[in-house]
Amino acid sequence: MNNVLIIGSTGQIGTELTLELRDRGFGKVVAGYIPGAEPKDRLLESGPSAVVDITEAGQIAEVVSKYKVDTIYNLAALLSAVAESKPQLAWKIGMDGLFNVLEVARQYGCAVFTPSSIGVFGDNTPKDKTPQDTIRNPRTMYGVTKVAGELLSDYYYIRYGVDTRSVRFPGLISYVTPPGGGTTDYAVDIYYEAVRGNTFVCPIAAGTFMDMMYMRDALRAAIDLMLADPSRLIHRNAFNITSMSLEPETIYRSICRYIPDFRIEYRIDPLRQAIADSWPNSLDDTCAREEWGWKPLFDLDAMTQDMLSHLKE
Ligand code: AKB
Repeated sequence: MNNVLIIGSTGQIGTELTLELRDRGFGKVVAGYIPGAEPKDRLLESGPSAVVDITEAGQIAEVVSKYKVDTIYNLAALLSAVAESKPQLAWKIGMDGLFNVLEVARQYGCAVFTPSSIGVFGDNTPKDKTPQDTIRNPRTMYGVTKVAGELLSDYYYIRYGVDTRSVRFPGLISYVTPPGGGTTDYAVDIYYEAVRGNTFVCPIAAGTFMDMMYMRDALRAAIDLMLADPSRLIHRNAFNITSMSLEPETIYRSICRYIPDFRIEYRIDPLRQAIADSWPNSLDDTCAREEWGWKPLFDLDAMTQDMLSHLKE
């Protein structure tokens, strides 16, 4: 991995991944963005940026050619809940966009990372310790595009040798750029409300377990997988990875250790709750551990301490 293009560089993952790759001293790390979501501050000042609308193959090709890009991180997507209100747009970005990225990668010899999600799983999938290779039958547009994206990415690897790799991210928790429109967003919002001194109104019912991960670990996963020895990879699109299986009360109690008068109440969002109920309680990430050495570093308490101290700043 030398010169990198990040499509969706101002989103939840993109902001931090772009800076992390630049800090680690990779070659040119180009922050791709769409008008209206321009990079700011350090993201703008620390390296090149360019307008890259994923639905415009020509724009992707132009930047790849100009900067001699060899690796594309394709982070453009609508998250699960918002995709249900705009399914056509979710398909256009998730599938037409991915097709454009893969075609450019095929023509210019780039490797491609496109995050998948726990959203690929559905009601018939085993819920606990969900295996790497199992039933993927989501009923959300987000999940449909993620399953199809995994298949299309594997197709480009098998048919054309495009070096596609991916992980199924769980809910990602970070203090830098908030997510928008995801089912797991509550696990980020709860920290913001705790630090503001507000009661947190939780849209997901107590006792609803989903896998979560601190962003520091997610960034390492996205980078380590792209640097992994390809001869060790039996799977490609996409690896189960996880750090912790959490439900709202567990996060709440973890925060209360540091902010004892913090309060939570529940006002369930039926759409998000239905999606959460269809997702696994916990994933089995043995294949990622064995094939490229995946190992999370943050547990719940370490994450809570880090989130609270940064948000208080
Ligand atoms: C979402 O909730 O939509 C995402 C995801 C788990 O893919 N955070």
